[in-house]
Amino acid sequence: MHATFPQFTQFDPIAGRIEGAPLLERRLSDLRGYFVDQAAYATALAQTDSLLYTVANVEPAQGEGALHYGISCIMPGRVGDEYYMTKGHYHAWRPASEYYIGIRGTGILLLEDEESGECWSTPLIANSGAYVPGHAAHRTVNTGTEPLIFLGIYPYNAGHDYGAIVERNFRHVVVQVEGKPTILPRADYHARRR
Ligand code: M6P
Ligand code: ZN
Repeated sequence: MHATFPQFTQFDPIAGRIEGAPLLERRLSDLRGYFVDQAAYATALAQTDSLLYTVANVEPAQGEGALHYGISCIMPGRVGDEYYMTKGHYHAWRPASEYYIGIRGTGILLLEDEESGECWSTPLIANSGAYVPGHAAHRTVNTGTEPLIFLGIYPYNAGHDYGAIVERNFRHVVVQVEGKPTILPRADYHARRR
């Protein structure tokens, strides 16, 4: 059977694009309520609605066993102390796992298991991979000074569930402390600033 999806794909590893794939842009205004420092968010948004990240997904294949994939590019920057990041999501179909492959830049992948509440993180850097198991919320953070570009590969029926993140956010924040990327429990970040 001839496949109806592209069998050969070239990525732009500098711009984080896939030719022919629709480009989704996420700006500061799309992430209202996501950043820990609300005053810093309001100040930044009053200045300019900065581009935080782009996603170019290729999602033509359907049916059992099919894969979708995409390339993401997160800009370098911070809102207050917190580094630019993705919204983060669960998969609508919770058992779906995902594999990330770092192409450019330096970042951190935050993970959180829905049932146990367990939180962990992995580096996301060029020429490395990170496994996102099913039932885990995942958010990617650019802790470097250049764009963070990575591929994500996932089952066609994974879907995105943002609702739980909007409600509860992640338990940890990735912030700059004394010039260094630091992962802190959200509550500890607030306590430090009091
Ligand atoms: C990765 C993949 C995509 C996801 C993107 C942005 O590339 O996991 O499926 O859309 O990151 O993350 P989010 O959807 O959480 O904004
Ligand atoms: Zn995902």
